[in-house]
Amino acid sequence: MVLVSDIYQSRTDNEAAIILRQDPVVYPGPYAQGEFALSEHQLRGYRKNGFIQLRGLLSETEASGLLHEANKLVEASGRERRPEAVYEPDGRDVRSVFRVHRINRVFDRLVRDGRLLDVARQILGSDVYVHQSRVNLKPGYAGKEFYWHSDFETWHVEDGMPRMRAVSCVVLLTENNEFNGPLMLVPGSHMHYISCIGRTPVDHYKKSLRRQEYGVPDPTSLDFLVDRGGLQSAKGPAGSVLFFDCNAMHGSSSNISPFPRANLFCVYNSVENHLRDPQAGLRPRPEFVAARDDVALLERVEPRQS
Ligand code: 6CS
Ligand code: FE
Repeated sequence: MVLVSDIYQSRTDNEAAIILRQDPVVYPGPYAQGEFALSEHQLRGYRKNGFIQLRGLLSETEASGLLHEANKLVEASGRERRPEAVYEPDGRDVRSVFRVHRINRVFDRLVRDGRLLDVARQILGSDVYVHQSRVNLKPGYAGKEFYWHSDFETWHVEDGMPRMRAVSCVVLLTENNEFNGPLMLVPGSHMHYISCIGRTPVDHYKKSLRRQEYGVPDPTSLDFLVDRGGLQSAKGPAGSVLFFDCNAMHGSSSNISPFPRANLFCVYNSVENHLRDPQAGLRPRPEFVAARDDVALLERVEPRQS
C-alpha cells in the first residue's frame, strides 16, 4: 500500500508549521489570450503578490445595480431564513448570503461575464466552475471582522480541495475605503502554506462562517508572512474587481463607520481540481458552501457594458 502523505496537512497536531507552496500560481493553458485576459505585466504582479485589483473593471452604475440586487437578495434570504443566509454572531444581521449565482439570475450571469471569466480561466489554465459564491455584507456601524486566514487551508481540510488551483474574484459593490473594513491581504503570502493547530469541530462551518476560530494562523506564522510582504488593503471605488489566490492570507476589520461595505465573492475552481473527501473523516460541507454536484464548466457570456 502506498502511503500518500498530505502535502498540505493542517489541524492535525498541536504544532503550527510553515510549508512551501508546491503548486504553480498561474497555470499554463488554452486561455492565455482571452479578450479580458491580464497583460504580461499584470500577470507578473499577480504571480508575485498573489492578488491583483482592477479599478473600474465594472462601471459604478453597474455596481450600484448589483448592490441593489444584493440588498434585495439579502433581505429576502433573511426573511425566509434560507440556509444560504449566514448571520452575524449576534444572530440579528445577515453577514453573508451564499450560492448567490444559483439563487439569482443577475449573479448567475455575472459569474460568467467575460471580464471575470477570462481572467479566472487564464490564471487557472483550464475551464472553471464555481466552488462557492457569496455576498459579504458589512453594514455601517455593525459589520463584524473576518480574522486572518487562508481560504485554501479551509477548502483543503474541510472540503477536500486537492491543490492550490482556485482563485477568488471579489466585485466591490460599494466603495471600500480605509474606514469601512476593506479586505486586507499579505503580499506574497500565497507562497507559504500555514499549517494550523487544533482539530476541526464537527459542523465547523456553522460557526466558522460567522466567526472563524479553527484554521486561523498563529501569530508567529503571521509575523513571518507580514515581515516578508507587509500589508495591503484592497481599497477602491465600487465596480473595482480583485482577484486573489486561494492561499493568499487575508482578513478584514469590523466596520464601525457609517458607510456600508458590500462585496460579491465568486470562487473559481479549475475543473482539474474537483473536491475529494474532506480530511480527517470530516463530513462534507453543504453544497451551498462547497459545490460537489454542481461542477459543470462555466460557459462565457459577453459583458453587458453599462
Ligand atoms: O469557509 C469558507 O469557505 C469561507 N470562510 C472564509 C472566512 N473565507 C472563505 C469562505 O467564505
Ligand atoms: Fe476568506
